[in-house]
Parts: sequence; C-alpha cells; structure tokens
Amino acid sequence: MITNTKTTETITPNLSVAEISQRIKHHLQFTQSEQNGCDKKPAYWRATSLALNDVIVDKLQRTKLRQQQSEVKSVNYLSLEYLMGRLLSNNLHNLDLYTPTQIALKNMGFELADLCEQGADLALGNGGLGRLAACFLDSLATLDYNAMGYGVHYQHGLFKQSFVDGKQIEQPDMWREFGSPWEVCRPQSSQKIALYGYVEDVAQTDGTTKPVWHAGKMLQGVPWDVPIVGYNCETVNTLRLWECRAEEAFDWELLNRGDYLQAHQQQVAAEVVSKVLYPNDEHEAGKELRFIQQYFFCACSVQDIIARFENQYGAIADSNNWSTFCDKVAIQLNDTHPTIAIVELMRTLMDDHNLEWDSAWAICQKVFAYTNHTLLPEALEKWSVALFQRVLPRHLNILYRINDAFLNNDVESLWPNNNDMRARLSLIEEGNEPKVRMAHLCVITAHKVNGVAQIHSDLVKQDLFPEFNQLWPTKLTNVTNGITPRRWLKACNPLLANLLDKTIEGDWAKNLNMLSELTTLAENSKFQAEFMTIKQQNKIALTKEIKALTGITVSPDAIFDVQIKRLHEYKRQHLNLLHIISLYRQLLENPELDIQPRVFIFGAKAAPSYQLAKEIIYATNKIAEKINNDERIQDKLKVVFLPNYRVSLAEKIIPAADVSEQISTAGKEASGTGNMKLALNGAVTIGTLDGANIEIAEEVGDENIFIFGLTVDEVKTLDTNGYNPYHYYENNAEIRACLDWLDTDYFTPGKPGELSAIKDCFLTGGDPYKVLADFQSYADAHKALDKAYKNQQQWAKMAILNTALMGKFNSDRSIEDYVENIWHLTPCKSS
Ligand code: 26V
Repeated sequence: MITNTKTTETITPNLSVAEISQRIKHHLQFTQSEQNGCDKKPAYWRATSLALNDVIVDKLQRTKLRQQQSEVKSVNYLSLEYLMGRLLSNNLHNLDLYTPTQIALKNMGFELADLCEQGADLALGNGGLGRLAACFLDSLATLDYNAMGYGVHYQHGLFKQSFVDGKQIEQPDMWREFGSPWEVCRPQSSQKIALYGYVEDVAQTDGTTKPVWHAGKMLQGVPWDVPIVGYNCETVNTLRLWECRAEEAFDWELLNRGDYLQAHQQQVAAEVVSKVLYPNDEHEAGKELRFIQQYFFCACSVQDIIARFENQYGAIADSNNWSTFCDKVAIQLNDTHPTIAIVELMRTLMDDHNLEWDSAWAICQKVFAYTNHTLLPEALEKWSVALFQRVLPRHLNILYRINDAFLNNDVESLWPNNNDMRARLSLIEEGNEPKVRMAHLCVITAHKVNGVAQIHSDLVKQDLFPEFNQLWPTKLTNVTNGITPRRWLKACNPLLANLLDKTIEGDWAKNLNMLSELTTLAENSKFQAEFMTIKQQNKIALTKEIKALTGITVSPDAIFDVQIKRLHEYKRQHLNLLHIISLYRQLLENPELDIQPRVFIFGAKAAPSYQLAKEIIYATNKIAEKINNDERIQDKLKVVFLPNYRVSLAEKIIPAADVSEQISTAGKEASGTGNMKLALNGAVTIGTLDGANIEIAEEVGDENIFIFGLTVDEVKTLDTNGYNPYHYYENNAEIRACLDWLDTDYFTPGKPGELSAIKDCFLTGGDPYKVLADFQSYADAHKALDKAYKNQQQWAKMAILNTALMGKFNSDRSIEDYVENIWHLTPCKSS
C-alpha cells in the first residue's frame, strides 16, 4: 500500500492508491455519469477534484467543530479580490495526496499533471493585492489559525487577454461556466441587505428619538464557500464569496400580466452587483455600481460575522457579550475597498443591537485593522458625498458623527483652532463635489495600520499620513509581504522541490528558513550542476509553452529575462522596452557584439481603459515581431509577450526564469511579491531600491542582486528641483536614437507614428516615472549582469543563494507578524 509521502507528521486522511481510485471512479460514475466517445480529461479532472473535495469537506467540518469548542479568536479577512489560481494541484500537495493520486490516475491511463491543467483559474483579483490575500489564506490555514476569508462571488473574474495584430483584446472570464467543483452554496447563511431610502427620527417612549432607516431596496447575499486547505496539518478554513440576487426570483404580478421581460428585471438588476470584478482603472464610469458592490459585500460579511459569533457565544443581549466580541473577532481590511464595513458595524451595533455610540465606537476601534497597499494618489479611494447620501443615508449620518468626534476631540487637542489641519484630516474633502476619504476613515478607526514593506511603511508614515502618525505614534506599522512556498515552489517547481527534499532534512515548505542550509552548497560544483540542470529543464518546458502560445522559437540556452506583472507606467515595462530597443540597435551596428543570447519575456494585462498601457503592449509586440524575425542579429535577442498572464501562467514562467525584472520608480511599488517568487525559484533580480526589493537585497547581499537607479530620496529631489526628461534626450545619444526610431515606420512598416505615443510619454508627457533618468544606470546594470552570466559558476552560486535566502519572504512569517502585532490569535491545533 502506498500512502502519504511525508513522514514528519501524520495528517489525515491516509488514503491508499486503491481508495483514491475507488473514490474517483465513484464520481465518474455517479456525479459525472461518464460516457464513452468524448474527451475524458474534463470528466477525470472533475471526478478527481470532487473525490478530493469529499476528503476536504470532512476535514473542514472537523476543523469548524474544533474551532468552536476551543473558542479561539478568529480573524476575518475582508478583501474585494482573491487571485486563487487553480486549486487541484495545491490541494493535493497540501493534503499530501499528490503521489498516491498520481499513481491512481496513471493506472487509469491519465497523467495527473495533465489533468491539473484542465481547471480554470479562480481569477477573482487584479494583481498583487488579490494574490497576497490568497497566499495569506494558505498560511493562516497552514498555521492552524481560525480564519475566514470574505469576498465577492464574481460571475466573471479578471478579463481574458488575447492579442490581435499586437493589440490587447479583452474577453469575459468564464471561470464557472460549467460550475466549479470546489465551491459549496450555503443558502441557509444568506443575508438581506438594505440600500437607498431615507432616515426618519422616530420618537421613543423615553422622550428621545432614534434614527430609523427605511430602505428603498433590498438585496440578497448568497454565500459560496471555497475550502482553504492548510499544508500538512489538520486545518481547513473557508473563503466565503457573496453572490448578489434579488429577494424574489421574479415578479408574479408582472408575469401574470404577460410582461415577461419586466418580470425578471429585479433579478437582473441585483445580479449585476456581483457580475464582474472591476479592473483597477475605473475612475468615474460605473461608480455607483462599484460602491454598491463594496457595500453589499461588506454588509453581508459583517452580518455573517455577527451571526457566527451569536451562534457560538449566544445571542448578544448586553454589553458584556460585546466585550467578548472584541476578544473573539478581528477584522482586517485589505486596502480601503472594504472600508464601509466599519460604518456598517457601527450601524448594526447601534440600530439593531441598541448599543450607545461610545460602546459601538470602542468595539469598532478594537476590531478593525487596515492594510495600505499603495501610495499612488489616484488609487486612494474617495466616494462622493451625494452618492453616499443617496445609497446609504444612514451610513452617512454615522460617518458625519465619527468625523465630528474626530475633529473636535483628536484634532482639536493636538492642533487647537487649526482650520487648515481640520480640512486636511477631515473625512470629507470639500470642493465642488464633496467626497468621503475612505483611507482617513480606516486610519481613524483602525487600531493598527500597516504598509506592506519597510520602505513603503516608512513612506506611509512620512508622506501619506504624517499627521495621523503624530496623533497616534504607535498605530502605523509594517508587515512585510510574503508568498506561500507551497504554491510558489513545491507545486509549481517539482524538480527543484525534489532536489530540496533530498538535500534538506525536514519540511522546508513549512519552515522556509531551512533553505538557508543551501548557502553551504552554493559553491559546491555538484550541487551547482544539479541546480542548474533543473533550471535548464524548466527552461526547456517553457520554450515549448512559448512555442504553443505564440509560435515563437526560443533557445533554452539564452538568458530568460522575465518581467511579469500588471502593466503600469510606474512598473516601467517601457524602461525594459527602451533597453531592448537599445540592445537591438547596438547589435545592428555591430552584429559581433559580445553579449549572451537573451530572451525577454513579458506577461501583463493592461486595464481596459488605460490607453498608454495598451500602447506599451502594442509597441512591445511590434518591436518583438521585428527583432524575432531579423536574421542579422543571429538569435542573440528574442522578445516574447505571452498572452493572458495569470496565476497558472506565472507558475510555468517563474521556475524557468534566470533574471527577474523589478524596475519600478523608487517609492512607487508598495512591495511587489513577484520579486519574491522569482528569487525563490533561483532567478537573480535586476531592480531598483523600491518596495520589498530593498529587503531582498538585504537578505541575499549586494553581490547577488543587480541594483540600479535613483533612490526614493533622489526621486524626491528631482521632483523638487523640477525633472526635465529633455535633458536626457539631448545629452544621451543612445536615448535620443532609440526614441527617434519610434517615430519612424521601422517597427510598423507603412505606418509611421504608430509608436510615437511611447516617445511622447517620455518627452511631451513629462516622463512622470523617470524612465529616462534611470536608463543609463539600468543599461549599465544589464551589462554587469551579462558579464556575470558568462561565468556560469558565479551565476549558479548567485541563483542558489537567491533560493537559499528567501526564508523571510514566506507568507507564514507575514501571518505570524500580523498575529503578534495586530490580531493576537492563538492557533487551534488538533490534539
Ligand atoms: C490601483 C490603481 C487604481 C487607479 C488607477 C491606478 C492604480 C494603480 C495601482 C493600484 C493598486 C491598488 C492596490 C494594489 O494592488 N497594491 C499592490 O499590493 C501588493 C500587495 O501588497 C503589493 O505587492 C504591490 O506592490 C501593490 O502595488
């Protein structure tokens, strides 16, 4: 009998190959009703997933019972985004059932790795923020914490991207067109949510008045639960995603009168609320719907948190129970998107549970904490007061009162009679269209506010919220991000994971600091050879993927240089592109130029209404076309833009990367997490002193990373003195030649000027992200990198040390930081 492979701990279940086969066959026969003659892979994928889900649901129920009985505090992670990716392979790894399932399927004629490719990604997020939430859920379960993720059950996640003549085309994501085997609908936990209407002050018998909200519309929130399986432990937590429906399926009255379309109107209008994930570029359009989406999700989650509390600790009758509430419940706001949950909890406590203002406020301050994920002013949320008034009139009353108390007590005590300070810190930004500053509400309420990397947290204190930091000097803090090594090494890079298994004693995936043992092997030529052979095999696998996706042939012997992340000017894909143009130019001038063959690999989605981002994609594709087909440069340069970048594609690219591009303008990238994933898999970073790059450099040492460019302070100085991109254009012949080239029709034959938007953004556009200022230093860093790669021993050592020294960036460490400084949880292990 073959059972679980790991021996460090006994985890349930301990299923044999025969038992797994039998469970899969059961689902094939009874759930799939398998038929002959059609493609069997989807049916086998589903049957395998369902068989596994049976095991998971059983563990989930036992976890719930354990958590209830132990009465440990729970954390509720509120996030509008979760980028979960695919679940089959990860769930198998976390349950230690990968190998027996692989054998079971092999006996039935299937490769498990093939089947794992069948499922759609759960792409319910835009980028780093959503993926961080997914990594944190994995770590919370792995560390046996009582945690619940709350999110939106979007019918369509992040759009699917394809290229037509180099241009990005978006199509809807259909992740659950045929249902998802992992989620379970729980109608018994549905919530009713009020919107619109008006507030009336109703006289009470004791002579006082009480505000009563007469809602104008009701929505229904229906939860779908996705299990979150901890790694090598007994815990399975829940991600609860809310779907919006109307209260009534349709209007009988209208149907009976024959108005069939109108009869379904309410349902259609309600479903729109959870229909689609908003790409993070929406400034004005669709505002009201996004606001309602946020409120709907927050209200459902807050009501559910209270219902779960009451279910466990009894109905809340007096304030004693409420002090228990603070001891038992933490709520983490993932950015400002779920801020309205604060006001919803205030409203519920006062209006539905008759608490006094002070008690309700004290509870909110103890329960909520907030994570800031960006300093970009355009990304800081503000909602119009008029919109608030119309959609959530009662909430606006409460918000005004929070503001009054804050301005008259906190602000007044530190800055008496200071109207300027009051205006600056107020929850309301005055102007033609007054707005509510959601971030201010978060900072005022939360007991802790954290940034996501040290430099970012410092800038949150210094530049974003300096006054709040003066008011409450211990509130603002740092928790450096992390990534789960289960998905980002064990599952996505099985060859390297195997090498680590046989090299390191103990479960490195549960304690990533163990990887530091590899430092002693970094110069061992046998180990170097093994490590680099694995890199080569992963590169060969990626060349096949590249061929299949784009038709482009690349050599695995070239340096694989990777930039994968959302497309944004601050991330500076156009700096990478400018450097590629420059290399190409140099090669045309001197085809014998001694450089290592290089494949530049991009993966990025541009927000649909972000024009310049789309121009950058188009330019990259056009320049790639020209370079890839130019025989004069003898394949020394290739450029590949892989379409539809997403978690499952990242899992293929990352194990094959030699070089990781982390080149944001200093001070703009809050943390980055792709930087951690790539380094963990043995890629060497070329990067600026920004976000978590700084901490990565501290860990791996300056000699194992290529740092270039302006520092945060230098960027600030340039800004103060007035940045002039023309200075670089006029004084750097290489920059000038490359930019002028973009005005010709060289890359777009017959269509001169098609790429001029790129040149313009650097010059007439003012180059807001200082690409030209950093260009020379970037090109020099690349030269140094090219030289380092020529020495294969030196390179192998660098790559190994990058893997070895990533222990800090494990999301388990991030979670322990949150637990210690913010949530104060105790684990709930099985005895
Ligand atoms: C939002 C928006 C909205 C308006 C248009 C421009 C824009 C640009 C960026 C954003 C990002 C919002 C928050 C976010 O996703 N932050 C990311 O969070 C990651 C996890 O903490 C972190 O690693 C990334 O550095 C950070 O950009």
